[in-house]
Amino acid sequence: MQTMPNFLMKRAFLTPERIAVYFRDQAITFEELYILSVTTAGQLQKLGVKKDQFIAVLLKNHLDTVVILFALQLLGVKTVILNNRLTPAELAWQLKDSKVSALILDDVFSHLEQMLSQELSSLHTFTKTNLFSQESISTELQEEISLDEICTIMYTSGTTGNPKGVMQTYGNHWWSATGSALNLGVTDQDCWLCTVPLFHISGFSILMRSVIYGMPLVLHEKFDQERTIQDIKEKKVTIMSVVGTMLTRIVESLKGGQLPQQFRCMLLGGGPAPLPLLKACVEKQIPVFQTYGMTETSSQIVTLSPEYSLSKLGSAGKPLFPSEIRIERTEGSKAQPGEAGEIIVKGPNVTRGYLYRPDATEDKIRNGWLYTGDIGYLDEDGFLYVLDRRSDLIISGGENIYPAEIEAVLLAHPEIQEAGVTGLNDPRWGQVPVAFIVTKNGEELSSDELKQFCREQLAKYKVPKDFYFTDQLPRNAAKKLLRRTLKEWLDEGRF
Ligand code: S0N
Ligand code: AMP
Ligand code: MG
Ligand code: MG
Ligand code: MG
Repeated sequence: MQTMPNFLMKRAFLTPERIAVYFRDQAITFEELYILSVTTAGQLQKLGVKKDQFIAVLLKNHLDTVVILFALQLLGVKTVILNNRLTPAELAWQLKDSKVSALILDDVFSHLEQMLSQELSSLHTFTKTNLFSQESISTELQEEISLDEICTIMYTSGTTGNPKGVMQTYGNHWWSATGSALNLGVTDQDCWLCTVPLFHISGFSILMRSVIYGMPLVLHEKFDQERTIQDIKEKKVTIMSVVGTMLTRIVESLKGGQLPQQFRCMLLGGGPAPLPLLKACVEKQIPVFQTYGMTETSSQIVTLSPEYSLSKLGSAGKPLFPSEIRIERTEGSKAQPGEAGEIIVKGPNVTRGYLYRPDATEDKIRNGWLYTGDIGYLDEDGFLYVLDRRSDLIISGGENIYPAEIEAVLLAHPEIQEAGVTGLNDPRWGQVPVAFIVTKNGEELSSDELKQFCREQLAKYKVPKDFYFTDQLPRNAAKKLLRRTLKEWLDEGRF
């Protein structure tokens, strides 16, 4: 069992005076961040939070969130990080599944407290204000962490069934940050802008890189293209993580202008990168590093450096130093260069599996390789091209949507006989979900009413943008829904 010092404690010891976080008009050093986190660890302890418990957080991007996340690490707690956009029903499901002892929530979510406590009788909830008003009692801090220990859990949906909690260990985060540094390099001028949510690995990984590298991060509460451009200039940001929707907005806002010289990396991930966007960035000299990664790989696993941004336009790049990828044929053999197959990945940043789900874990991780379900090929030089996403996954503005989840909700509607969901290309979000419906009496239903019906159970971004009524859905001989055909119907303009 390999151990390391607690990351923040070590960082505060090494470079106490360096800036850790810029938030609004505040700047705090690593030492200050450490002191705040120790105080909060004592407040958590006062509320009964203990080592090895699972504790959930439902928190917005904020300096306080950074403090709470590090306080939980100092206590040796396993933190279940919840997506802020989910509905109460979706949150309750994840809280139950992860068997958490308590939930810490932002005050803006305090209206959920009562409902969640009703659903989960043993769940303690406390708001941020409640937490910060506690007396801080002296605590035994976990000065050492084991690399195999779970640090965070993030839920991810699947083709079938319910969302699964991805276990991310300290070792996963360590190797992810190290692999990124070996590829991008780190200098004492570096400063990483975080406008992606801390509840996704896109955002959380920036936090871990910050303490591991001793690098400041600029934290925004939410993405805003104008503030992004302003802060890149004023705070001398050198690196930023974005999804396609954000980058499109930045490019539009820049108009004729350019980003300053010191800005060296626009890390673009979370979904496919549209070629016209990549070309516009080449033209505007925005240094885009396309990347492929996922919750299960604790962020990037494959990244393209800008020296290849023209010759390998559209490629997601090569695997980072600690990681490997392979393309596998359906029957299990290794594909030739240029031949498409399933992307499988391996490395110390890859999860060891799903929380309490040995079957799903065995299904997805075989002989140490994670089967991503994504389809792609490697060219002669070993550059990865992602062709298609894991079965039926729709990605809207960097948020994942699984058709099966929406179909299940629609099928519970008393008038609906059959439902099929697919993704429609969208200039703003990349893709949006749309639904095909067969009603019981053959009559069309009101779209507004259906949207409202879905909204009660599904996060807003999952609610279909359109409903198309038909008398039959495409199915194969085994009666399995053919979502690809739904997509073809859309492409053919049949609806
Ligand atoms: C794109 C974002 C910023 C849009 O949010 P915005 O503009 O702040 O919207 P709101 O003001 O909150 O709401 C306005 C209306 O828009 C709807 N809405 C919001 N988001 C979406 C969405 N995604 N799809 C559809 N609709 C959306 C709201 O519901 C609201 O509607 P109305 O007006 O009707 O009420 C925001 O969505 C965002 O932050 N997206 C990014 C999420 C993200 O980070 N995803 C990545 C997840 N994947 C990973 O973490 C693995 C990959 C990875 O690690 C990585 C990814 C990127 C870069 C680097 C890495 C890395 O490897 O390090
Ligand atoms: P998540 O579960 O939110 O981490 O999403 C990860 C998924 O996003 C991957 O399995 C891919 O399907 C998709 N994805 C991530 N990066 C890329 C990329 N560069 N190109 C295409 N799809 C991507
Ligand atoms: Mg996922
Ligand atoms: Mg906005
Ligand atoms: Mg995603």
